[in-house]
Amino acid sequence: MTYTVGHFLIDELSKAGVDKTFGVPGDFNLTFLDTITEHPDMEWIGNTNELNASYAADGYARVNGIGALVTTFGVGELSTMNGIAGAYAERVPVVAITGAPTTNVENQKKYVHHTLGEGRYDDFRKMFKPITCAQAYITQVNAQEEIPRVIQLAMREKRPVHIHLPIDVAAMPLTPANHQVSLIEADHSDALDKMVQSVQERLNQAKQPVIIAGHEINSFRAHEALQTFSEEKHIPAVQLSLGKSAFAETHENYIGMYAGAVSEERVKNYVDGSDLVLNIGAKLTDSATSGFSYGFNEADMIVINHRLFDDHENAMEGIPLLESLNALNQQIDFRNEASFETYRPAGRIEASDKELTQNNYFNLMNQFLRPGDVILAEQGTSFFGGYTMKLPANSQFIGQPLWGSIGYTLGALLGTQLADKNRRNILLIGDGSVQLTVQSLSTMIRENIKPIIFCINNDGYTVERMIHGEDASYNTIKMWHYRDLPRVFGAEDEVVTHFVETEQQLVDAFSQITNQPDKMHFIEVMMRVLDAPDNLKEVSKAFAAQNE
Ligand code: TPP
Repeated sequence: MTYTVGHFLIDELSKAGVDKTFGVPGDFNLTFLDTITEHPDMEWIGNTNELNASYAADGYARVNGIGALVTTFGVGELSTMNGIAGAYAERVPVVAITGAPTTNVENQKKYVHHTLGEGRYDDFRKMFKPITCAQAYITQVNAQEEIPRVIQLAMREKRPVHIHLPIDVAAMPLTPANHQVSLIEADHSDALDKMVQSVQERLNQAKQPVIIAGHEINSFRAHEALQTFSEEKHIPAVQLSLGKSAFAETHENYIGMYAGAVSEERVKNYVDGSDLVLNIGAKLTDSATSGFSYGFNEADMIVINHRLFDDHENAMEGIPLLESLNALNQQIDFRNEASFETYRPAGRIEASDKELTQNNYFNLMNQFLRPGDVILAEQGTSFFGGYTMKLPANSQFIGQPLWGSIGYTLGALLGTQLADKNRRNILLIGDGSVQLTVQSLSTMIRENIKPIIFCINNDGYTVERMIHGEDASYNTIKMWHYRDLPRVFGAEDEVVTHFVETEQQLVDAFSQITNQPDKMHFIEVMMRVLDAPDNLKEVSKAFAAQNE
């Protein structure tokens, strides 16, 4: 066998921890896909459209640490852009590889298919620039520098990268050189000193400090460093919905979810009454803060984000998040004396024969969760209700509240479950979102994986109805027979379907799911059109006001 550029790319992905690559075939990537399918350390997961593949690679990366996808030039890669942009916004490292026309065809500026018919070959690569943190055009000569460079950048910045791989280059022979490419991180010692000094001074004066933890903690896997900081300084923590899972909800220093004015009264009072808010890896977005309704003073906040420190007097760019946290852990001398109340979720509820409401659905769902679960919650009532649940130990909560592209979680579920087949994956999603990426279900059936999918059938776009146009025709979709979908997508008896209208039926479905862990479960959950979790009712008012 001749060792080629394609082999090298797969080996580098494999070294970074990728063992499954998602995508869709096309003539500009087929021979590279042969290399993937023949490779002992890489599995090809074919998808039925590229958007779904990009979501799957993102989901896989959120559980596995990094993901990859291969699509074809133009038509394929452009269809991934929504997913890649989401990965950029939410800091998920995905290596997006485009199989492209040969260098020969490109040099001759031929009018080949999947181009705009103008003889240009760089239009699409340019489009990836704002949504990836690095890009590479692979040649036989630069492959051994460029491939490791962009993969390492994806890992370092926790953001997607784009690789343009002309299909002739993929097949070119390569003699692996005996040298390592390693990115050199700048020296941040001066900036770190300034940061530590500023945080120390502010802590010395603080009477009620609090940590707001956000999504970067998940992306950079900084949980332990953050928890150590909270424990050693005895500073309580809240987290944003954009970042749920950042702080263990079973920890005694955890006081609850913070969502601005929509937070639980106790949490709101504590955070809004704080004189030093340490924003660690968090972004105070509109949806995470219910329309920027935080009640604390921005001057009382210190931002410690990846490559951004801002104490309201000085801002510095460059320090990686983990370096900041390590410096704080090693150098800050402080012990908080203010008392706080550990988060206590509402008590258990008993199921009745009443029809399900959104509030009771999430209360009961919370009782179904168990340690280690991966829970995905789709933008819509599922996310807003989902983030109010108390997460058991070692569970992971996945949503996409910053980018907010509906259909994301169904696509992502394929990747999260394939990243670790031993973890129980639970998806909470609405009918409107299912209709965007529904073909993923077919791929899940083909891959023989066993996630649990709860689809709320509330006859359309409830979250949009809450914001504007309660009865508007544009918030209506064709109601499908959702529970029949697995059969349509080829399932025989691999998927157990359930239909639930009351609390008791939901709880009965939980028992059946628990009794049949070796099956995929698809549960259609009927809910009133205009019912929504309490917090969403408030957030939607804020969204409506923002658009006025
Ligand atoms: N298109 C994309 C790709 N992303 C979006 N966020 C939207 C449109 C706007 N949008 C946000 S939520 C939503 C729409 C259309 C409706 C979601 O409906 P559904 O999944 O049924 O959830 P529900 O609120 O009814 O539970």
